[in-house]
Amino acid sequence: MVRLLRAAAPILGLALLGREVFAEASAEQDGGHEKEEENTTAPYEEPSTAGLHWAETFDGDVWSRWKHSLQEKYTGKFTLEKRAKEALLGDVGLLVPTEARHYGAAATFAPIQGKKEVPFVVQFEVRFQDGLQCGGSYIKLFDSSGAKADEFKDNTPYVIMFGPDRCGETDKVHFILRHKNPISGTWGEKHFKDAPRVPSDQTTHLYGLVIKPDNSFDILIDGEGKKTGNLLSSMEPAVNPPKVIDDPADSKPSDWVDEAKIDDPSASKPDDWDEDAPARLPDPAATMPAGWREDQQKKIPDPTAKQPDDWDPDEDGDWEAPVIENPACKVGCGKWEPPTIANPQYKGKWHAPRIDNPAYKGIWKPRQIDNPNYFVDEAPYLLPTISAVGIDIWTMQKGIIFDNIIVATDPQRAQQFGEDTWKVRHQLELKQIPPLPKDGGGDGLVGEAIEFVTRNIIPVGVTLLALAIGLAWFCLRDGSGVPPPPSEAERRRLRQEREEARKEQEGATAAPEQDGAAAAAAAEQEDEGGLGDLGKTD
Ligand SMILES: [Ca+2]
Repeated sequence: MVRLLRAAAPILGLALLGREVFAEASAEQDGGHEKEEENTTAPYEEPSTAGLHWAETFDGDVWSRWKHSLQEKYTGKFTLEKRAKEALLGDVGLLVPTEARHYGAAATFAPIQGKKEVPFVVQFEVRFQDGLQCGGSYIKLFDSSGAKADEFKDNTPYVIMFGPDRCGETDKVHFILRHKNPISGTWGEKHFKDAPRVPSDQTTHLYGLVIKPDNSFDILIDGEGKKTGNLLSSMEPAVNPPKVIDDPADSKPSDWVDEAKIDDPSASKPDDWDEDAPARLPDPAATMPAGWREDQQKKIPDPTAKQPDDWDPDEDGDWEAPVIENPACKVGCGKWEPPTIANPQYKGKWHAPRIDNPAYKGIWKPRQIDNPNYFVDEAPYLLPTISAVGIDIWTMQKGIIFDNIIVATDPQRAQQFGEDTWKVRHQLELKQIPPLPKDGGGDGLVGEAIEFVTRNIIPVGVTLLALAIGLAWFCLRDGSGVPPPPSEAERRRLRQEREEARKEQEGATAAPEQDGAAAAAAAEQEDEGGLGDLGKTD
């Protein structure tokens, strides 16, 4: 463990420098190196949105389109901001400026509905500028039904919820479809069972959902397919309910017997069954080995030791010879006990044999009835009306920035839009990541560590702080030349020295009684817990 931590120390040091490395690299780019500046940024140009049903690039009069929810719980207010570290200069997005708040905002657009043989696409980009340990960054598509955008609430019925969510054990790009049961009229949330994980770095990522006319769907991250599913088979619970269900009116009869086995009532404990017989017995065949000395102790005072000439019983107490192993005990000393063997008479507690229960009726199951709400929707890809997008999130990290949200019916066009916007930004962001150190910078592992740290400054920082504290504790406790435990003789010497020092101090300063008592108490404590403990550990 110590070795591992020590080996990690150089990386630890480099890692702690990571923030500065990143800051310096940024400063260089912002400062004199104009050539580099040209390579890592580009002026923002509003992308073409032709061919998309709806697109939001957060240009122009955004607040005429987007409204904060009027619901009280949304104390967080989105702002329009450039990225903290820009790639496309002047490009703004919708920012979460403060952590630990609820955010709610929505924008409406021309209604769109599922059409036969027509795919449906929703796509947007998000950057976790300060990382994302706990929070959502998903969007909801819903039917505003003519309501204003500021009426959007946390319980506004949505059609699709899509995007990253991470907290505790949750780490997924959600895809939830709300689907209406045409018989019962109720809506149910259908979750994609195999949702992909959320990328964990701090660059911008593009999230896309494409629902196709064969009911299959793709979840794309950064334009690449991450997971594929089918609305008819990959959702939990299933879009289409089961044909038969348990009869809710049926209940288990009170006299139902579902115990398959019982103790044989005709069996009884045999007379010769001794439940008290011990499991093991002393081996009757064993005999005391030759040379075993029952009359001798295992440890004895060293008969060759002598009281030192300078030993003063008044000062040092009664002299005692050190204790040694008794040389007479080569075979063994003290009372001899024979080894034990398994008792052939041992039977343990008697149990009646188990037999089939003649009254057993089987495991009770409720009667199956036709599901009154049964239906088959063979084309759930035909989505109901969608006319608004809402963001309803809570997050422990600020700095989340949304941009380039689109709704489309042409996956290729959506892909192209992603290339015109996200891809351009992504390539610049990659160049902004500090380069790996070349010669002299050490091995590739160190370089990778620096890159990892600069991409994940906050989580790594927290981890390293914990590591550093642990390392310091370990070094103080175990490393740094802590002496081996003192021998018996050393202990005596130390005790004597300490006692002398105490007396000297008492005499010289004529210390108050309380101090003397405290020193004696400290000495006593050290006797019991201090040196003794050192001797015990390791
Ligand atoms: Ca933008």
